[in-house]
Amino acid sequence: MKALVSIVMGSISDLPVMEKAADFLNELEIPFEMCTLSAHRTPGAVAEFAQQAKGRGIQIIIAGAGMAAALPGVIAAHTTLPVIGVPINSGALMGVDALYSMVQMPPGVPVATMAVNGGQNAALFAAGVLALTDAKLAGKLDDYKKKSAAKVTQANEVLGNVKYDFRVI
Ligand code: RP5
Repeated sequence: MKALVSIVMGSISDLPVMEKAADFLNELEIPFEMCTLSAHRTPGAVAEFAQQAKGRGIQIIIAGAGMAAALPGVIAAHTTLPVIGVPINSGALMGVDALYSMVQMPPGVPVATMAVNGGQNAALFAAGVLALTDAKLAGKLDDYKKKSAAKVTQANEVLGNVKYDFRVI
């Protein structure tokens, strides 16, 4: 089994957010790899990783980092693979620093930036890209959407049973 998605994080301290992406890829049975690389602490290794990813069969990269989060941008500078950025709340600026670092990429070097701590959405986005050429995976995503909708409907049933004297139903 060869990995199709690479999950990269700037530090092991980013794992609580990035494991949401890993859990979701796992649930969808998408083969993935996961490692730590730092744009500032291991810049050479980041360049090497990004340059070799496509040749190893990786189709999409999810990169999470906090603070002055250069990781997804530097990866995108070294590959034409789609790169999804996950800004992480790990410093005094609570993720806004990482969000701006990722979302404000210059023309020519795109990073598809998720919400702060948006690990699960990163996996869902990656799955959506892979599903363009994988009908079985597309079916799983359709099922996921139906389950999400059902949860909202069920929540309305619960709310419907909450009684208030002045509630108009
Ligand atoms: C970033 O600095 C990492 O992505 C992490 O969010 C933050 C803090 O890293 P550690 O000091 O916890 O290793 O590069």
